Amino acid sequence: MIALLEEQYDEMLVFYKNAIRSAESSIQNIKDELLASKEVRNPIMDDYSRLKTFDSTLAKCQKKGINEPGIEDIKSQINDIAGIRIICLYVDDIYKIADMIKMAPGIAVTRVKDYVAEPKPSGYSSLHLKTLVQINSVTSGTQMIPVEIQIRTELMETWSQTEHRVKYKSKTGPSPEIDKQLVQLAEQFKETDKLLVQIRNASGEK
Ligand code: 0O2
Repeated sequence: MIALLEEQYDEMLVFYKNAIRSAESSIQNIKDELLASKEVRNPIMDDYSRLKTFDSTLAKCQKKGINEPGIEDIKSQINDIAGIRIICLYVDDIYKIADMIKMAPGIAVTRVKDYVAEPKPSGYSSLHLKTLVQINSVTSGTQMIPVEIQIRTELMETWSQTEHRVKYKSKTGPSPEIDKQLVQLAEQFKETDKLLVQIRNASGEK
């Protein structure tokens, strides 16, 4: 049963891969345009993508209470099988980038989850755009594929990577003390992100 589901999952992934390529090409177009512009600074420092592994998707189904999922449950309920992360320097760049993505042809933003305005209790901060990306498939015609685009500052990314490492990779594993320190770290990074914007503004940089 699981082997069949994994086979169906692998078959389905080709469409998600196609959607990532399409979305990445739109992001590259935005970067090229801004790099060529003398008026507007390119706020995108870095971007990368990933496809969720079958095991990670199954674990997420379990977390969401979807027992014994079929491929249709996965398609309809797991929105971040295809994920793109965009990293910027300044916190207000996050919303500028989101606005540009909203205007990109072939990408429809269906929902915004703003963990920058309202960070998670863990301290996690990031802007999530749930999108549908248009692909043209030779076998199935035009399709809209879900892609989650996460936009965050370098410090938010550092926090997220640190949290992931200490929680899942450390020898000691999670602990209330570490959780408390991670919340503190998130607060300090938030202040530093604000200070970076103040310094940029004071320097006259756009
Ligand atoms: P991974 O391994 O990063 O993929 P929904 O689409 O709303 O039905 P979803 O996708 O759970 O459900 O919602 P959400 O909140 O938009 O996105 C969850 C993702 O945000 C996680 O995906 C993480 O990438 C990230 N995230 C959320 N909270 C935390 C946190 O406390 N720490 C870190 N490091 N990342 C967080 P996955 O699939 O859980 O993980």
